[in-house]
Amino acid sequence: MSYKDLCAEVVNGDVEKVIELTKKLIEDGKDPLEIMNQGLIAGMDIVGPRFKNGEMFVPEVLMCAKAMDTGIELVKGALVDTEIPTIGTIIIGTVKGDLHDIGKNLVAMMMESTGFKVVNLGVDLSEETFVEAVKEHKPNVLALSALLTTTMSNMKSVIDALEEEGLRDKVKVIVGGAPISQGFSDDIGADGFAPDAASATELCKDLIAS
Ligand code: B12
Repeated sequence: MSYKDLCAEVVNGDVEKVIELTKKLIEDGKDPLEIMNQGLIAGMDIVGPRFKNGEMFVPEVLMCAKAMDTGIELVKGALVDTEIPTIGTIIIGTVKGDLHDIGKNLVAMMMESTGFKVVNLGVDLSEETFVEAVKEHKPNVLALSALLTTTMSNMKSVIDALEEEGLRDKVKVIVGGAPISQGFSDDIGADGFAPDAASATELCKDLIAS
């Protein structure tokens, strides 16, 4: 039994097996951070590119993310006082008037699984809510989702509100959702666009590194 087996069960999306193997590794006295990085997150690192290449589909990816999340919850218990290292903080939410959250949650889970701290604010969020959250959490990246052509323009309102509050240069803003394109992102002055969850995490890593 090894980290590889755990990683494989995350890729299989087998929640029960992930629970069993994670518990076993904890009982064997393995380092919780290693279990997380070399087993659980390593699994999602395989899932992300497969999803991007069309080899895996949304329901499967959601199962993998759930399996990984369940394992991480167990590991967190074992970590006790150890701080879980993060590669950056992301705030994510769906803009005002829009209730779609399946894709946004997928992006959030994928980001969390690659080591970001993610604050998932929910759906139908006003500009003020985003501004307050940026003030409170000081994220590296603010990720906005919209699935309706009628709500896409609210992304620009969020960027305008950040500018008015003098926060625009303190946070990178990325946008996504089915009707969003690179052109739209450029037009509203966002820092980036990604068409899917795997590219969104890559984009955040690049923006933080730049
Ligand atoms: C499921 C769904 C719903 C569900 C939402 C449930 C939920 N909890 O999310 C319900 C039934 C509630 C719903 C309601 C409505 N819907 Co609807 N819905 C859909 C549907 C079928 C699937 C969306 C989805 O989840 N896709 C799967 C996910 C994984 O994909 P995704 O969201 O695109 O996300 C991926 C990427 O876009 C990207 N991404 C997403 N967010 C972000 C954010 C960032 C920062 C980044 C980088 C990337 C990123 O990564 C994700 C993962 O790869 C779409 C059709 C479609 N094929 O898109 C219509 C659709 C979006 N809905 C539509 C409409 C019209 C509505 C309603 C107005 C219907 C009505 N008359 O009541 C209402 C609006 C409610 C509201 N105010 O929001 C239209 C929009 C048309 C338009 N151009 O504006 C669509 C396109 C259907 C259609 N063809 O007409 N809907």
